[in-house]
Amino acid sequence: MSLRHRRPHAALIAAALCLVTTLTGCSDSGNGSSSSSTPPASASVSVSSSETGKGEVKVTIKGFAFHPAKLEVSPGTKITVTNEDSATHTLTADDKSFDTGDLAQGKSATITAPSKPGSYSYICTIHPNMKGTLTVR
Ligand SMILES: [Cu+2]
Repeated sequence: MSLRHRRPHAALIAAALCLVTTLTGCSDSGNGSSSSSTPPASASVSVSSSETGKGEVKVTIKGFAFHPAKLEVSPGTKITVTNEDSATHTLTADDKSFDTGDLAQGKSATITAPSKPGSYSYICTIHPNMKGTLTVR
């Protein structure tokens, strides 16, 4: 029911009409060039990380910051945290529901997202000005 909230472009209508006509034979225009060699099912959409279910997620610590600092995952998602700084860092939930412990340079640790949906802020316990948020939903 929400499909009509936008007025379609005229070009879009034309394309849609042509698409419909294609099924019954759109090629009566006699256009000799076979430029439309692309099969109809060629629309390959790369799925963004927001669609990821229980796949592995990575967080990098670099420049005294978490990358990305805001993350949205499914409950129980494994999150690999890697420290690329020369300084030691941690990724520790405010409520301690997850904690990498001390990560020296080049080290990584895997934490598991809480099973309870919600928004979990975390910090580096060594540098509490480093902040991030993990959203579980
Ligand atoms: Cu730190």
